[in-house]
Amino acid sequence: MQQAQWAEPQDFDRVLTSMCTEPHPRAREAAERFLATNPGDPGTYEAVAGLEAEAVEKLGAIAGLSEPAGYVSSGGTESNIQAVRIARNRADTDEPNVVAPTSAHFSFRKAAELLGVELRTAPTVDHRADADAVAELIDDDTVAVVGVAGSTEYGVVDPIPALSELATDAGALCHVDAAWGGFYLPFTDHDWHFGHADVDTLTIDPHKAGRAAVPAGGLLARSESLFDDLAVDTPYLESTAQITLTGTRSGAGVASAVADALASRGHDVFGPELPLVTADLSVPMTDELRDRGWRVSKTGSGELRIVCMPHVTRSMLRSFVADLDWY
Ligand code: 0PR
Repeated sequence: MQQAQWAEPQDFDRVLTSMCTEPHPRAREAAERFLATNPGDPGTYEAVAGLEAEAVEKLGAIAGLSEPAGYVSSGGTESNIQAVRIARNRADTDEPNVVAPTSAHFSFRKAAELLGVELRTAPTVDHRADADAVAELIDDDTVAVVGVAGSTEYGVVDPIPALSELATDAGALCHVDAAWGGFYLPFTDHDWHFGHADVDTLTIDPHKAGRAAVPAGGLLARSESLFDDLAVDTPYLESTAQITLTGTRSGAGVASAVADALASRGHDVFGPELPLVTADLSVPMTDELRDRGWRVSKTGSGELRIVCMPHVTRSMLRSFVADLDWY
């Protein structure tokens, strides 16, 4: 009996810090139906290959590209690695570097190590990339400039047009990491995508706010020719067909609600710019929340971090705030 209980999957009732969420019911159904297909072998699995093309087209529509190139990857890590790889392979230098803000996801550190590329990180201002600081790190060997549209820790958007200009001036590619933010940003007035700036590649993950089943990441490129610079076929996953781009709802309202609740209790709140809130809760208080079953985590600087994915409901946040009040 004990064993069976342990085998139950995690439910989302108290998960406040994850960028994964309950898959959309249609996504779950599609995932089950296409479980044993392989879009990496489109000759054999034509149906799922067709679905992948459709998924890329839909991601392109979200990201301002009418004729997108791209594929469905295993997640943001793979997409970011592939973007750095495209930039490295097309550049003519033996000592390539990539310039990113310190807020960039740690997947860029993996990319740098795997690909033999130097990762230069520029300090941020208010958790956003600072174009001047980025400019200082760019040189003749810079192959890509990275901007984050919806950062992992603070949910903020970098000045993408300014970063893309720096990339263009340097003859480098501009990569935007909208792995998490990409499904929220269309409901904001941020400049973040191919239609707003000279962006070359972009990460946008259906398995985060797109409510697809894991694993389903997205990598888009302005033109198919950018993929020519990849020397071998990309490892497409059977889960390509698990993507159904339906029913994403913005969590901005609930994020605002929780920010208000925390601020009115005297906590210093940062955000929300997108549905992600951080607040300066004490360590004992955060520990107490964890003891009470809340899955919460802290930023590198120790703030409580709440990610308002679609499973995070108002009633869940009300009960969370009630626990805050108890403390
Ligand atoms: N880029 C950004 C902006 C991200 O936030 C993440 C992951 C990635 C890339 C990498 O994506 P994959 O994890 O799909 O490769 N962000 C989450 C994070 O690091 C990943 C995550 C998701 C962690 C759910 C925990 C969790 O429960 O927080």
